Amino acid sequence: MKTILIGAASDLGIHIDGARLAPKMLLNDLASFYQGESIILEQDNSIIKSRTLADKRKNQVELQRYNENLYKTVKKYLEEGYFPITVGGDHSISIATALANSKKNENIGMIWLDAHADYSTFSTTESGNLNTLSLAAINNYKCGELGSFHDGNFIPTKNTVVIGVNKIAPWEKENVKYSGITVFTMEDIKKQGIEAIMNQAFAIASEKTNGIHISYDLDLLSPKVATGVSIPEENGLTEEETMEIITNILKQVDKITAFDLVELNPTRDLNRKAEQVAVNILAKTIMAIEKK
Ligand SMILES: [Mn+2]
Repeated sequence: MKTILIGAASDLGIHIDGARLAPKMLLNDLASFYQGESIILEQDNSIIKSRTLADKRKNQVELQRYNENLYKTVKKYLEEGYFPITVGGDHSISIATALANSKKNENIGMIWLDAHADYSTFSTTESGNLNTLSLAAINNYKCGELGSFHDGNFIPTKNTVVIGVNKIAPWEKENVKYSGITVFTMEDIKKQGIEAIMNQAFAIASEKTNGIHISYDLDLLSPKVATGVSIPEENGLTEEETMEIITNILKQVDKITAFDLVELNPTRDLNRKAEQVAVNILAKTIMAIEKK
């Protein structure tokens, strides 16, 4: 299958700057290896970001405007028969990519790999960073307005799986509970092993669906390995475990219809290790999709 690398150069979903710099860097790193097409959607540089803690809808208008454009772009490539691999940007860009995937394929599942559940709502978010609402928005759980540009099905909660959660606030836990999505914590991964968790996730996400969206947040990596994300969490994965997850995803490559890699923040990536892991993930994924 032909791939398109889409750089989603936005960090409007978080008060910390830097994630918007990742696509250009990663596409550059891949240039000698990748022969396919690519495009970068830049964030409007006249935007002055809101960073006030009290603002629970930080940069909402700008974020929705950016995501509407990204949504249209991803949808267009899907319609033309490409497999979109989107490189973020902060995790809010997945609202656009996942809903575009859902629009094209009508009924899809979601596997969200992340140290956070990204399941806050406008009233429960502590930071007011809208990337903390990303997955809830994709499920139309109390904040579907973040996907107001979308005129199709949202992704059903019964086909939505989060893997790797390390930190969850009590009120976010309540949202997760009422929504009906499935969550596997980092502890579950350590207990059951990566392969067992990935098999369960694929079974849930593929049940009566036409495809699966993969959204991979680099904050799953332990900060002991790599520091290059905006909000790192302790007890993350090793580099080997990270690649084992990708191997397990690519074993089921026929089921996946789009892939996002998000949250690399080059300004925090002290030893450039997160960048290196990101390149490895992308290279492996590109090769598998091209054979598909
Ligand atoms: Mn995330």
